[in-house]
Amino acid sequence: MITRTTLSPGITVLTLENASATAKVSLYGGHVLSYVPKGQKDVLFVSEKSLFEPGKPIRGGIPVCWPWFGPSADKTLPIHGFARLAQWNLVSSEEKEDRTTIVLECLPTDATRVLWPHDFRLLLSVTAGKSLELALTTENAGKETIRVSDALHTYFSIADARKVSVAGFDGARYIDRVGERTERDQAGEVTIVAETDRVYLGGKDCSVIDAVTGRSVAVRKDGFTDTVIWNPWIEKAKAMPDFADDEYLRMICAEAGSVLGNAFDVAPGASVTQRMTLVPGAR
Ligand code: TA6
Repeated sequence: MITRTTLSPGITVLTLENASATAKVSLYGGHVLSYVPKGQKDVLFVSEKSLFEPGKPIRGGIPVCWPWFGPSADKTLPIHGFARLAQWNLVSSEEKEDRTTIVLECLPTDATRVLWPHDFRLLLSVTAGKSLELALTTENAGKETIRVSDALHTYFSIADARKVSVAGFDGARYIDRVGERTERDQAGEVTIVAETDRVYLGGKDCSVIDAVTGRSVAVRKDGFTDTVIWNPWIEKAKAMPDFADDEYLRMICAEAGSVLGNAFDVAPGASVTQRMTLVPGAR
């Protein structure tokens, strides 16, 4: 079943329900807010202080960072692009006993053309079932090649960030974005003991392991080159008005992306599809 509700002015939410899971997706931002496998707790975290106002990013769930990740080149445009600030349309849906798929579309507007003077069509397919499958398709509808960096900026709900680990990156090269940007090699599992903002290179899959609840969630990628691991920790949490001071303990971001030096070109008329699948219970 798919139901449509208005959470607040300009924020319409689709609820997808089937035998395997319930998920909520905001048409504002093309933003997955919640994914609850049957009999489990929500896999995703949303801040209790998140805003739900058009023009402001939602803090949590799976923000779509597109057509750039992080600050824009000249640092004057919205961080993480404009897709998460745009109104998306529902273009199709498919309902089965144990999975529900919706396809959302984001098209250029006068506002986006001011920020980024290109014609495009951005599609997000969301399938909620025993896993959560997202497919992000960038179509170049213009006459010039476009360069895109992007990420599905996934906030995972966890019991205690001091007792979470991310497996899969042992030996992987990563860019440490805290303080002076440096490159390092990962030894063993990633743990959170301070502000953490790292780009793991090489496209490997990973899994988020909550030692308190015992739940692991595999993050499988196809077409994304990197995984960003982020936790704001204490001081950054205090500085975020849409995030409670202690919420750094209850979330970790593991974001499938193609970021920094891994931006990609899409030729006129071409399209690129990138996939991220979250599999609760898998490593
Ligand atoms: O993905 C990590 C990151 O780029 C951090 O540097 C931090 O800026 C985070 O995203 C949150 O960004 P936001 O614009 O959603 O506050």
